[in-house]
Amino acid sequence: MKLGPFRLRTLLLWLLVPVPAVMMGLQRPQTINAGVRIIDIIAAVPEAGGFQPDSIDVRAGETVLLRFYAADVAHGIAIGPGLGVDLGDAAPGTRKDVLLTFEEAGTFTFYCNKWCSTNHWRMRGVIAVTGGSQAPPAPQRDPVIDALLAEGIDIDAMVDAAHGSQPAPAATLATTPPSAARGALLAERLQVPADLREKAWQRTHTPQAGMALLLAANPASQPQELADAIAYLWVAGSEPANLQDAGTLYTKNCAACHGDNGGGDGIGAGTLPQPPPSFQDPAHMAARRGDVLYAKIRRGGMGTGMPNFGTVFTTDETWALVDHLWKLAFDAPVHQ
Ligand code: HEC
Ligand SMILES: [Cu+2]
Repeated sequence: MKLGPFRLRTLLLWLLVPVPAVMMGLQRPQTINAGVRIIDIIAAVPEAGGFQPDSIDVRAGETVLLRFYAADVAHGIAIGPGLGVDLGDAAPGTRKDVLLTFEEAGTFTFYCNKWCSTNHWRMRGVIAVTGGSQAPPAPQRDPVIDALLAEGIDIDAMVDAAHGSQPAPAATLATTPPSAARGALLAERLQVPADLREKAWQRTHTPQAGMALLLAANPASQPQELADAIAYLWVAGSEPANLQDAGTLYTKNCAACHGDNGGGDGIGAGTLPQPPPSFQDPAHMAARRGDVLYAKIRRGGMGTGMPNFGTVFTTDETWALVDHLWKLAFDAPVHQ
């Protein structure tokens, strides 16, 4: 059979027409059990209303089939925290389905993880699960953020202000960008104070503070060597498997603003109230604390354009993202 352009077009029409019909609520009864509640959700850019509906009530133990229809442009559909649901990209006019049973009460967020408009990151909705055997979860405080507040650290301090308040001792992270790859051998050779190998210590101190400690233990060493060793120590503790997952989370959720390699040059960077900092700038990152980066990811910025991810990622995923940022800063391939 030969398909001329006309026949092809009719065929395409036939393929396309049923989609809106399905969107009007026609179901596929043969594949769906009687006990399953179907919830249709339109996914549109935030300017056109975002997710509709953007809030869903579910009873614990109930099985729901969520059907996400990409109405305008392609959207990436994911649900968190901790569910591991990423349905991938839904092309315009297509649908992504997921069957879910929540055992206990809780609050979850469905969100778009594909850059779809300048307001893309506002594309979120809430699943409120009620009932179940446990008492409904109380709003949880985050001990990391509480500790920062208790310490009097302003998570929302402007990046540059925080930057400028750092001392610039002889031990600044040096002329050549520090490299974890070069630092691996040096860390064997140098006197490394025990604190510097402790994840808990690293997370509450800047690489700059680590440099000062390392310099005190190795007064005769070159700043570049110390910087490389610090770069290595900051990258070394992370779990390779977590880093891989974090790389995917980063690409899907962060790269649009921060850039694929963290250079602050993502496609959305120019549209933000404040430019994203470069994670590849060693001087900038040397003055950052892991727990402050963590807090920023979970809480977002105040009017800066940095979204809050605390309702989307688990705390472990957030730490893995922080590790990924250190990797972007300090583990660039060595050119020599
Ligand atoms: C819509 C754009 C946008 C997206 C998406 C985005 N960011 Fe940001 N981010 C910003 C902007 C703008 C800033 C600077 C202003 C601020 O710190 O609040 C920032 C700041 C940060 C900071 C603070 C950096 C510093 O040195 O203080 C961290 C950490 C961060 N982002 C991590 C992430 C991670 C991880 C993701 C993905 C899960 C992400 N961001 C997604 C725009 C974005
Ligand atoms: Cu989007």
